[in-house]
Amino acid sequence: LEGLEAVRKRPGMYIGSVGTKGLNHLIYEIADNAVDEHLAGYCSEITVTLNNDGTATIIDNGRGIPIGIHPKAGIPAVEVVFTVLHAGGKFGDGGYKISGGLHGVGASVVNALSVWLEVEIKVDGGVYRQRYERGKAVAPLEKVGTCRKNDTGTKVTFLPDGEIFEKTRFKSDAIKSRMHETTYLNPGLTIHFEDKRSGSEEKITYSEPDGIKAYVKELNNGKEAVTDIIYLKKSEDGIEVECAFQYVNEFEENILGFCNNIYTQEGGTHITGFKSKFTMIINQYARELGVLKEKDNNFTGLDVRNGMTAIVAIK
Ligand code: TSJ
Repeated sequence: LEGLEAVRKRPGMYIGSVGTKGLNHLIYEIADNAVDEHLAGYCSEITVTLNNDGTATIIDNGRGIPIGIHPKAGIPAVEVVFTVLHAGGKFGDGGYKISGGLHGVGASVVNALSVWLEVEIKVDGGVYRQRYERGKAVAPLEKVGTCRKNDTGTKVTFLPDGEIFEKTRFKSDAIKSRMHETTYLNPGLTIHFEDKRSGSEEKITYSEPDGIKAYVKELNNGKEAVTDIIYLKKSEDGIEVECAFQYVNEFEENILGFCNNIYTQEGGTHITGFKSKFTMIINQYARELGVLKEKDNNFTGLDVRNGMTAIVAIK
């Protein structure tokens, strides 16, 4: 546990950079918390809005961040989430939870790097709100209204701090592409994106019930497919592995890996495992079928992946 001054002192350590990428990352950190609520089984819709005043709003229809008094801190749990720099559940609670985000860290980091942030929670028929400025609560959590008992969720609006960021205009293309990717990886989730900034208004809904199969289809859009899309999924020892692939009439291979909803730019054991086992199985099968004779060399990995588009996603 640490104060939020650490975050304002070395923002790059928490969000990667203070350029546009780091700025967009603020939205991903907040949205990832809502995606975690989806993974927990309680959230089906997320809305991301870029407002005309430079703020961003993220809303979900989950259970709502808990508002009860935190036994150790003596303040509402939601205030702890936003004002204490946590190690986070992913690191502290045994680490079995699926999450791409930084958890508790994410919300407090975004709060620390915002001129102001407001959270609104609908839970148990009440609407609760709290405001923070540069990471500090400016008033206690307050009940501001009522709602239907089964209407629950969390809404966060924040203004990124121009004292921290070189640029404060969110880049919608990167955000849209990340939100679309999130729906491919989480087939039960719908994400609404809305840009309300004058001159760039748009509204898009992402929902991909066919998951990574639809992702492979999209990657191969405009190319000549030479096989169906093949899809595999299995869970073992608490690890879920999902894979979809299809061959197109091209020479390149295009294999993307994801772990806990995060694109693994530099590959990893999920990708090397997929590749080596795939090569082995194709060679085994080719010999069984007599496509490869005794005197023939095995196909190489490059041979068997020629023209392959694949997604390998583990959780
Ligand atoms: F980033 C964030 F914290 F600000 C944030 C959190 C932003 C958004 C848009 C949503 C959320 C969020 C958190 N949505 N849903 C939750 N859920 C919980 O925090 C939650 C609710 C109930 C229980 C429980 O055990 O009853 C546990 C948790 C973690």
